[in-house]
Amino acid sequence: MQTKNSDGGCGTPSHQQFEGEKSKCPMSEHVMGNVSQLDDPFTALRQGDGVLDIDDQGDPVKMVLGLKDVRKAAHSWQLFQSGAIPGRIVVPSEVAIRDVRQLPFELDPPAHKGFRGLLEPWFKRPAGKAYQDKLTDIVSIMFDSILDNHTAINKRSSPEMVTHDAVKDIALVLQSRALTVLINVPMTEAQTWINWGTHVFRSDDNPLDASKANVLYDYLDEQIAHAKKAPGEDIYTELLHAEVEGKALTEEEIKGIMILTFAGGRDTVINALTNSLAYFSENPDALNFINEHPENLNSAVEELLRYFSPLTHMGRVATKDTQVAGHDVAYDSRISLCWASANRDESVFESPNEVNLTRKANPHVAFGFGIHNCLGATHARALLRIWVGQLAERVARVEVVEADENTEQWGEVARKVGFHKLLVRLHKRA
Ligand code: EMZ
Repeated sequence: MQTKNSDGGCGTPSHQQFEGEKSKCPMSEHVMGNVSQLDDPFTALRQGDGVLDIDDQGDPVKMVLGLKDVRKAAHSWQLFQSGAIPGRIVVPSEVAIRDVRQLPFELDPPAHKGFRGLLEPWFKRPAGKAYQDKLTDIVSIMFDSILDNHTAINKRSSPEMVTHDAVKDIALVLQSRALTVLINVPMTEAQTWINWGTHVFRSDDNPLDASKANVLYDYLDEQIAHAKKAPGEDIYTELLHAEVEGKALTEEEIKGIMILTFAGGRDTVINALTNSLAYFSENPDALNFINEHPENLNSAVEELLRYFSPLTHMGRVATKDTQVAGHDVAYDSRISLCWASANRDESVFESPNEVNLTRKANPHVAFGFGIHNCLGATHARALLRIWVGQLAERVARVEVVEADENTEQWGEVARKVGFHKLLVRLHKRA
């Protein structure tokens, strides 16, 4: 299961092994220390009560922590609904800043089925070669610009010495450019989205920023209006001509689909890309391992997704008095399915806090579970595989120069989910 590096020197692709072998492996020294560490802050609570009660803007949430309980609740869509008032299943709740229902994830069966069925073929396109070739180009261009070109400001320094903010200069740019492929619009649109920053509903000083949300809403109104006048091959045109159960979609429904497309895969993808750089900065052997054994790329990416869990949780609303994980839940109160905790469940995953890039059974829920599992997962997986594959092929060492962690606070629990800023230098392979 754990494969030796070809040089035999620095251990295996397992986090703990790397830690233990640091002294033998000079490459795993770096300036920061622990930037790749993503502790599981839910361990004791998961093993104890199995839930964590938190308050969110006066509307409490019972976070469900064990994998089995999370799956069971996700499965019980009749008991724990997604089709509550728009914004309420998101934690923190977006009720105050959003009245458009995001589709299909804020719907329950039977209405959910028609929208999901309509969208699935479009969102499965990333499984195809032509699509992946486009993502490969996007990622190659990024690496070319980092590894081979001198930047305007740093004309005299070698590319090796130039630092890049992995959040804003790498992950946000890649996420936005890749999104142009998903919704099939010109690459030039990406710059507009990059200017919005890493989250469409959150700004640096405000976790629920209504004015920011309005920028996205206005943009989508314009795009839909434009597609009406000048139909193209883009998702807006596709949706304007689509039907669900024999009925054309309303503009509000199209907007709901597009808000989810823009918001749902944004900070999540950015967290995954950025955390991967932090991880490989402290585990260069893992990078070499993937480079030398690319057949492990898919299992490696699944393991990183499990370990990173880029989305901490997603809420549901109880449709009657019921129970979750042995605790009472009152009608119309909220629970959340904590993917991040479930992915470290020691009763399911052996050594859950270690990264094992060749982990065999890996039933993680990083993309959720059940009928609402992430519609964008095929795209996200394709992008991450191409990103990690090229990183391993082209980069010998990721050096972290400065890190500003993004830590979420859930009641008494603080969870690191990514970075606000991660200044890196990438050293290319000889
Ligand atoms: C919602 C959510 C979806 C929400 C899969 O996650 O992502 C959050 O980032 C957004 O704020 O509106 O789209």
